[in-house]
Amino acid sequence: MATRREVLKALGALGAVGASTALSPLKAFGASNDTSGVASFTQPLNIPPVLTPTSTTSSTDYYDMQVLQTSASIIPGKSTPFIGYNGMTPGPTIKARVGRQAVVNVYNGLPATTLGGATGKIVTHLHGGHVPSASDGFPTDYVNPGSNRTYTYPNNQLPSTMWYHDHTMDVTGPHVWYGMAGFYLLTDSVEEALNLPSGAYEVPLVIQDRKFNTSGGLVYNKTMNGETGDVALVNGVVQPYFNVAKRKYRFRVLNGSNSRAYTLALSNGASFKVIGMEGGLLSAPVTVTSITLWPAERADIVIDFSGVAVGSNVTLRNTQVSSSSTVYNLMRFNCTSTATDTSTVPSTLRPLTRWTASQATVTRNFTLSGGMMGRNWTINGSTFNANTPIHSSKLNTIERWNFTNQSMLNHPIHVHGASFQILTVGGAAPAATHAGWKDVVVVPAGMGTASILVKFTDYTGKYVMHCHNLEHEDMAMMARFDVVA
Ligand SMILES: [Cu+2]
Repeated sequence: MATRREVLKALGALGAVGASTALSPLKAFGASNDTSGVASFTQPLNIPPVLTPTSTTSSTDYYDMQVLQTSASIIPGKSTPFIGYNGMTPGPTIKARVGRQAVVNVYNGLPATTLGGATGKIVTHLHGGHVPSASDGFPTDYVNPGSNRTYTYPNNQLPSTMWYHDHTMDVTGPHVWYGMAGFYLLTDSVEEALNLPSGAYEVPLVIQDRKFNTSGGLVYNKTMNGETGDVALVNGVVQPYFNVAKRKYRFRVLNGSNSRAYTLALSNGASFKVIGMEGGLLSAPVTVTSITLWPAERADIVIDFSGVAVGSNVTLRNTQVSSSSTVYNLMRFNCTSTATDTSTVPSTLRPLTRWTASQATVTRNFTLSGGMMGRNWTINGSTFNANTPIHSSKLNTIERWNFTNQSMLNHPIHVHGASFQILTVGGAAPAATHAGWKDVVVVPAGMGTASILVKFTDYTGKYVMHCHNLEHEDMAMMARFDVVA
């Protein structure tokens, strides 16, 4: 169990947010007309604390985490019940190094039934992790309330922006909505030697939409299209502000929303550099003025504020929606100081060999369908079956997976066990930003197609692939596949 001190400390992290911001009955100018009622850009950005190992050996860092149902002052003056790793949402950030194993012991401190009426059974998945089957968080590898499970993460993979989140069969949507997600950042000496912005200038940002009732409670409904909210939160804070200096920052941006996609752009129209996505660094930075992230996608970006005057600000926007939407403005960067900047964004980041279609020795076809008249979502016509693999993939074999989306909604498909390369989306080669290692591919609606190349290595056993619209996942758009020797 978490000690009282740990819970109070966790609450303090969120409770301090906007503690001085009194909620007026009349919203202040710039107030967000959303169900939180919190005025935009009045709350400081929360940066989740880095989790300290409970012990360390020459090869391994050991961590303990407790999953707790607790509450925090996300809306000033109100108390929001949520589920948090160590009583926080987002949970604490795990910082790991390639070649050093992380062993994470997760204790389930939830009641038998938790928020939203969901079961208190949990499963923890390291999203993006190349890990043994037993540590992958298979959706029926339940950890019951009062029990714990130890997950081993070897970190024998490329450095990347990963995240851990709940993966319990049928209730991943509510569990994540109510708070069960956190960052897991993996690095190595090669990446460090690039001299990218680091330390206080390297900031993880998880974007999540939520909605609240008048008491401050989160409202969740399992909807066929996927649950969305009208309130934009970044790192658990409603439309926060972040004070920046006139220099470069590296932001590891995660779309941690259940089903909403965001197109990220800056209010000053400035370009920024995408240096990586889910599976790690691109071979070279790609300069863009916007990037779209579907659920579970990550963008590792560098924004240069050196051209922004001290005293002015830049808003991070979501241009997927109109400017009148309450989830148009996500957060604001207030330029408050000057700073020396010795960081660089090298023109080449990390060598990346693109596989070709001809290297695939196995081709598999998947149809994505369902969603009509309240029926479940399916892969190859089947709902999730935890006991029967849809196929078996051989170790060390490049496979081509072709997806066809027979439904009228996009499906961001996530594959466990290995990062992959996108061969085509809608028949075309991926954009340069999406041409590196990925673990989510968006298969466009209306008979849209996508093809990926994937190779499983090191570990045999059961894994899953699924839609990362979490309501689609909970409504069975998931398949077990096995990796065999
Ligand atoms: Cu879907």
